[in-house]
Amino acid sequence: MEKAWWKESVVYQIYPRSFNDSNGDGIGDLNGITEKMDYLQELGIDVIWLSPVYESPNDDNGYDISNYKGIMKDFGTMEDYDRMLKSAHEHGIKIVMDLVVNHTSDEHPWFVESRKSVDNPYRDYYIWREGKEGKAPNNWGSCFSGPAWNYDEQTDMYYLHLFSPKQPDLNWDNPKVRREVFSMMDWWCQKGIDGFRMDVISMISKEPDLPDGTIKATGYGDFGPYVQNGPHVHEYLQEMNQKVLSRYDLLTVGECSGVTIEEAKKYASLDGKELNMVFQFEHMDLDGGETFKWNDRKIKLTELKQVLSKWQTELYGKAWNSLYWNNHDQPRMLSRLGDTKEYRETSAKMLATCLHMMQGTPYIYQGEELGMANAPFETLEDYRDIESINAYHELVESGQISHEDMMRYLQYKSRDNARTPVQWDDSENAGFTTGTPWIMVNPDYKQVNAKEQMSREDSVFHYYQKLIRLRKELEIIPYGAYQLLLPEDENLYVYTRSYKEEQLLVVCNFKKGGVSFAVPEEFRREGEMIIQNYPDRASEDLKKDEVALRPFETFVIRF
Ligand code: TEU
Ligand code: CA
Repeated sequence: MEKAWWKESVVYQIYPRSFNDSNGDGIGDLNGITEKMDYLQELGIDVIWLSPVYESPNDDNGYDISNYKGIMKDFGTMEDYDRMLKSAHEHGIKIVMDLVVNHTSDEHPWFVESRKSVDNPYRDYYIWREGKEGKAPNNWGSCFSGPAWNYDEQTDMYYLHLFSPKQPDLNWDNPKVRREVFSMMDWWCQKGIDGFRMDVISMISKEPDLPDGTIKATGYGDFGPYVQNGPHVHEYLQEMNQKVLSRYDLLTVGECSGVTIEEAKKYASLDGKELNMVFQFEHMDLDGGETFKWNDRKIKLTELKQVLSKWQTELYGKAWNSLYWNNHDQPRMLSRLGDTKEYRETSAKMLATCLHMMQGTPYIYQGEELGMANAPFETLEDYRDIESINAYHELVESGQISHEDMMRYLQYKSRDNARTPVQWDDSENAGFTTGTPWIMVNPDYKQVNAKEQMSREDSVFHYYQKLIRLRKELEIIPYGAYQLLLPEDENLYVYTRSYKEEQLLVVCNFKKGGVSFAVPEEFRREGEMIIQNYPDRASEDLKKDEVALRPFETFVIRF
């Protein structure tokens, strides 16, 4: 397999609003990131994926952009940005920008023009349709509740917004739109950035007749089949690749909701015609259901293994995987599959091992390396996220979910769980700000914080540091083939990696309790323990036929 730096890298996602506040206004900022560059270097990550820092009215925390070449005032200035980029590069860290081009803000000058009149030169930058019998052009619901269409009085027409009404969808079928986007991307590349994470890029090409979708529990139609992996998406990405991406040395990752294996082989093909890799959602959606993600069901390990193993084996040698448990849209995986009490650190290390020993490029979300967990939000007023707040109103006010149940679901699943400030130390507000934080700080910061984590050799932080180092030392980790063992086991996730003459055995106990591991014959031999979360586990233990694993125990043996 051909080697590349982005195949051997570990990416760290920064959600700037919640990372580090340098000026006491309660909002994380660019100078706050620059201050923590030494910390990131010590962790050992190679690349930062920076969630949006562009000018934005902040309807969706920066995922609604009003100027792609300007910096949001809350976050600082372009000079602050340039200083951060320079500092990152001096620390040997690359910067990947979030590219949000499925939609803009409704305050973007293109949209301000577009809505003025049907013959405005910017009209076709967005997706405008006549209503049908006084109603929206079709039955689609938006991702953030309510219809996906907004009526605009000025021209008596509707515009499409798959997300909030303040996030109108761009019309990618218009070559001018593509030209504008590519030239803006080029402008950032000229600045010296190192790549793009592309927001909902699988949804940029819509089925032209925009047909009604199957009605969901919310009463709206599902747009999925008509916008995900749409008719021209690969053509547009190949054009983007020819015009921009191929001219620089970049890491590119497409956020592809609704992506299948077959589609991923096109988006992320190793021939390099489109992107380097995609974020797939299948393992995240395993606990979803009728009312989208709003429930408190647990993910079943057998299903998780089946999904992840499918991606591992089917893309191997054909396309590249990205690996993640967490991001700014997901509740903390530690609260979903691990333990936040007695076994917090043990389970955080187990989850990290399970992911980081797989084939692909791993992504760490800020605070994951500290063992940060979901926050104890209590009332609706504690939430800031547009998706959570709108979902509460839609589902509770229509009587589909009771207030009590919905509060429990929000606590378990809300995106705000990932968005509480990074816990730096045990001083007030976890050292995140000297002012009033824009969202609550998780009160567990007295115990869980970076200062404490860095002071102790056996911490989650140092464990992540070691996982990152191992990926650099052993080529089998980025490049080896994957094979799942014990697919039916409901508690253990065991797999192997093979490369040249070498093999790795990865053992992870997902149960908060003891589990017996029947050692397969071929592994009852001499090996080298390379990482473990119970210090007394030795590779010799595998010479017996059974090993008694402890709660959330994990280890990796190299043969
Ligand atoms: O997310 C797209 C996406 O698929 C999410 O809406 C997802 O369905 C939801 O968050 C799961 O709860 C991207 C960004 O990552 C997200 O932060 C933005 O809100 C969204 O696009 C719109 O830009
Ligand atoms: Ca600030």
